[in-house]
Parts: sequence; C-alpha cells; structure tokens
Amino acid sequence: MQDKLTNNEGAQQRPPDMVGLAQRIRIWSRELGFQQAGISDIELGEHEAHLNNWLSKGFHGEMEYMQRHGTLRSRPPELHPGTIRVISVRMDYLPESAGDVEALLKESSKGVVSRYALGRDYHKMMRKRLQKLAKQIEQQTGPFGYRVFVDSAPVLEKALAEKAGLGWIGKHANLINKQAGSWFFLGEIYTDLPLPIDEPVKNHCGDCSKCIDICPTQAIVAPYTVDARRCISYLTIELHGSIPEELRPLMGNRIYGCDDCQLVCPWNRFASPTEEMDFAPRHGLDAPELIELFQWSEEQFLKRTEGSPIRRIGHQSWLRNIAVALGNAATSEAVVDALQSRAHHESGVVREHVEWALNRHPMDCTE
Ligand code: B12
Ligand code: SF4
Ligand code: SF4
Repeated sequence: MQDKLTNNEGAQQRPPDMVGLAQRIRIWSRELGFQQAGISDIELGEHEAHLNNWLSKGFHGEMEYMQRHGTLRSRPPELHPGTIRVISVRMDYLPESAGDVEALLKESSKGVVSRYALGRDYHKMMRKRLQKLAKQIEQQTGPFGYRVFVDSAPVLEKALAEKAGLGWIGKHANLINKQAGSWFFLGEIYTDLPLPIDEPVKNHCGDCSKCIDICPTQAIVAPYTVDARRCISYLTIELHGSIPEELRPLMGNRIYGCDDCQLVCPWNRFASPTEEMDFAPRHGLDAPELIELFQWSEEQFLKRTEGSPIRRIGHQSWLRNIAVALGNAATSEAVVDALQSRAHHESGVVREHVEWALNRHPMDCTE
C-alpha cells in the first residue's frame, strides 16, 4: 500500500512525517530480507575510548586499516558530512543445512569453515539491498543525504547497532539479539534525516563466561575485549604471513574463521536459520575433507571460491591454513603424503607451515 507521500512533489510541499517514515523503514527492511532495522543518533560516547584503548594495546595486530582512520570510525559525520542518524540493519546467515559443527570440530580429517562463509559473500548483496532501501526512502522524502555501508569503511557497526536496539555487545564482542542470537551480519545507512531514535536493549550476559572459557586460543583477554592477534578468525583470514607457532596446535581443524565463542553462547539456542539461498553451503564446504581441499590448484581455488568471502585470502593463505589443520590431524600415510606434495611449494610461507605440520607426524608408516 502506498500513501500520498510517495510522490516527491508532495514531499517537497510539507515536511515528511519522520515517525511514520521510521515505521515504514522497518517494514521495507523486512521486505528486503533484513530481519530487523533500528535507528540511532551518532554519539558513540565510550565506544571511542574502548576503540582507542584496544588500538593502543596493539590488539588489532596487522589490521593497519583499523588504526589508519583516526576518529573517522567513531564519529560518523567525519566520514559522511551531514550525518545525524544511522539506520542499522541485521541479516541472519546461519544456513539450515550447515550440519553439526561440534561433531565436525572433533573430526580431525575434516576442515571447519566458519558458518558465515559457507555460501556467497554478504557484502555486495547486503549493500545492494541497502541501496534499494535508501531509494524507497528517497521516494518519500525527496533527495536526502545518505551513504550505505556493510563492513566496507571505518564504521563502528556493532556499537551503532547496539545503540539502535538491535542487540547488545556480548562478552565475546559480537552483537547478540535476545530473540535471534548472534548469527547475523550488520549493515548501515548514514543519513541526514532527523528520524526518531530507538532505545538500546539491556545486556543479558549476566554472570555467564562460557565464551571466554571455551575460546581455543584465549583470545578474549577480558570481557568485551578480543585480542585479535590470538583470534583464529584473524589468524586464518586477516593475517598474511606466518601464524605464530604456539597458536597453531590450538587451531585444531579450523581453516577459515572461527565460531566457537558463538557456538557455546546460550542465546544462540534462539537463532533461526537464514532464508537466503545465497548463504547455503557450496562445494561441500560445510564438511570438507582436508586432503581434498589441500589438493586444489590455484585455478581450482579461484574457480570454487568465486563469489565467496574465502577467495579474498588467496590460495597461499588457504594452503597455509590447511597445512596447520593437517599438522593437527591424526597421523596417517595419506596426511603425510598430502603434506609432502606441497613441501616444495613456491611460497615460503606455505613451505614453512608444511614443514611444521610434517614434524607433527613422526611417521614410521612412510618407511
Ligand atoms: C576488525 C573486525 C574483526 C577482527 C577483530 C574482532 C573484534 N572484536 O573487533 C577479527 C578478524 C578478529 C574479527 C573476527 C570476527 N568477526 Co569481525 N569485524 C571486524 C570489523 C571490521 C571491525 C570491528 C571493530 O570495530 N573492532 C574494534 C574493537 C575495539 O571493537 P570491539 O572488540 O567490538 O569492542 C567494542 C565493544 O566490545 C566495546 N568494548 C571494548 N572494550 C570494552 C571493555 C569494556 C569493559 C566494555 C564494557 C566494553 C568494551 O567497545 C568497543 C567499540 O564498540 C567489523 C565490521 C565493522 N566495520 O564494524 C567486523 C564484524 C564485527 N565481524 C563480524 C563477524 C561475523 C566476525 C566473526 C564472527 C567471523 C568468524 N566467524 O570468524 C569473528 C568473531 C570474533 C570475535 N569474537 O569478535 C560481524 C559481527 C556481527 C555480529 N553479530 O556482531 C561484523 C560486524 C561484520 C558485519 N558487517 O557483519 N572481526
Ligand atoms: S572467534 Fe574463536 S578464537 Fe576468536 S574469540 Fe571467538 S572463540 Fe576465540
Ligand atoms: S557466552 Fe555468555 S558471556 Fe559470552 S556472549 Fe554469550 S551470554 Fe555473554
């Protein structure tokens, strides 16, 4: 149903009703496949101090982009002048067919790819839908100032979504929603429209510390604080060179990202599977054999990860990660043969991880 304000001329004659517009934004967001939308102002208060503290401790490791932008990340109008409100949205990504991850983590011959990366990359898809949402708003209001983001610029996405009432930042530093858990992505529209703002929700972590206790590498160094340099997500995705040796045995068979702190979180009992076919697992990545993945040539890697977030790390990091997992796998002739087939790989990083992995399998069965 459309009302009279969908006509731009009408919009110019009288000021748009911001309360009604905010309600419509929620409806349109759901029609576009987002599970929720919320609106916040741009005062990020203590989040800026937390961010600076995190950076000053070097917790960002080699993610130089986290430091590069100064206050652009914590002060929205510096990134997009004129911004006074932020519309935050969330989209569920857990595929129904994703299988039993806890069981997979115990199968050392198989690799575990983080649940968010089993299907197509979310960035472009969510950005396009946010653009559509902005166009729908424009039809009501006439031209307005805006810019859309999905993990694409210096934006404090979780802090903004928390302010907009989409959930609370849990002790594992992910945003959690009481009704939906934490298996969702975030996106935003920065805007100059004086929309009414939503109320934040209460933090429901209470005395729980399950995520801190379960983290395989003790990367959650204090509640709400992740030392990325220890986080398996960082080690397998963001870090380009050599993975610190002392952390390799702790990575188990996690070859791309890590979900452990979310798997253990009680609020994820309430998570619903995604309705997006785009996030359905591709190429058997929900339970892949490590040896098979290790045999992918660069060409096969590029072909099979087309449209997937995994492609971004490149073939060399892919082999590096799988070499670590093979080093942690149960010893067998097949594992040693697979590792040896890459012992002379052109990349020094791959060779070094393969050598480490081979040393974890003092084999008699090759004799
Ligand atoms: C850098 C980054 C990472 C880094 C660093 C993680 C981190 N915690 O910051 C690495 C590579 C490790 C990473 C991993 C993952 N990431 Co990431 N990542 C980002 C990115 C680009 C920036 C996050 C950021 O600003 N970090 C800066 C630090 C300072 O923020 P923070 O740790 O969250 O701290 C905040 C609060 O905890 C609080 N705070 C900090 N210290 C303290 C102390 C006290 C006492 C208190 C009360 C509060 C407090 O204030 C801080 C500022 O708001 C965002 C996208 C974006 N542009 O926002 C995605 C994003 C956060 N990642 C996302 C995802 C999905 C993941 C993974 C789950 C992927 C995976 N499965 O492997 C993991 C989860 C790891 C984890 N436990 O955090 C999603 C999270 C969605 C959600 N539901 O929350 C985001 C929002 C991307 C998206 N658009 O959907 N990520
Ligand atoms: S993603 Fe994994 S390694 Fe990183 S904080 Fe969570 S449990 Fe720890
Ligand atoms: S596991 Fe517990 S402490 Fe960690 S985020 Fe979930 S509720 Fe909070």
